[in-house]
Amino acid sequence: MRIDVVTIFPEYLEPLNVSLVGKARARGLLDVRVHDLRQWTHDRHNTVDDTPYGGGPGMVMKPEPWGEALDSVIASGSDGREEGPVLVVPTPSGSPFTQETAVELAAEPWLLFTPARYEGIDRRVVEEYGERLRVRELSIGDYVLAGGEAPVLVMVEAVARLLPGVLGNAESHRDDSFAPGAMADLLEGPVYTKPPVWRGRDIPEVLLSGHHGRIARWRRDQAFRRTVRYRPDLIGRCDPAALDADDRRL
Ligand code: 6GU
Repeated sequence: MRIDVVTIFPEYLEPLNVSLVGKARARGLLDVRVHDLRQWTHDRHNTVDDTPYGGGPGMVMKPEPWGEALDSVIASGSDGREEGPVLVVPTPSGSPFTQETAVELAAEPWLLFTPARYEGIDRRVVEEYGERLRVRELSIGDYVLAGGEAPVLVMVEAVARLLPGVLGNAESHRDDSFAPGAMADLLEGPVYTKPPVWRGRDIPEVLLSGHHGRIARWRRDQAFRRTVRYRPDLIGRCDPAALDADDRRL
């Protein structure tokens, strides 16, 4: 997969060199290119923002640098590609970025992220590229950040770990909170490792029983309790038939 990011803070994207995403890049599974938006300005001050039409607080990102940047990045990938990138626009006014979104984006060959600062980008940019590209305006949650760079880090990490070969064990995202399946709508429960006793605290006995059915049932029960406590809004989404089918299997 190829990922381009256009930003006025390229250094904010340095974490993409580290850990899971960094390793995926080093192994050639992911081609990440970070570009400085100011490359595509022409005045002495490399201006990227201006005051909003209609008045109001803050500044708006000017359309011209974005237009030149996106044209340039899109052209750089036109070598033999039939389709352009999916344009991912991080914005608190977007639709929610969820695990389902991550799965959809992970199936794409090319993503282009446009994290904005200030009050956002002149609307005409999304209109213009919406005629040529598939556009996803996405929010990572119900709070306001100073810019879209941290959301890009979040979204790229969520997508990268779904790419074939990135995680050591292909099974390791099967039980994730929010992964599809019978446990789809439950949060993951607690996990334990050695030593068997730490500061007088034992491992739950069932985990030492070797009884896989009982262990799976216990884990689901723990997941259920955790979900009731922290995300009661998810309980209504549980599919009782899927849980029953699970019970019969255990
Ligand atoms: Cl994508 N951007 C900003 N600036 N704030 C956010 C966000 C995005 N998602 C949640 N809050």
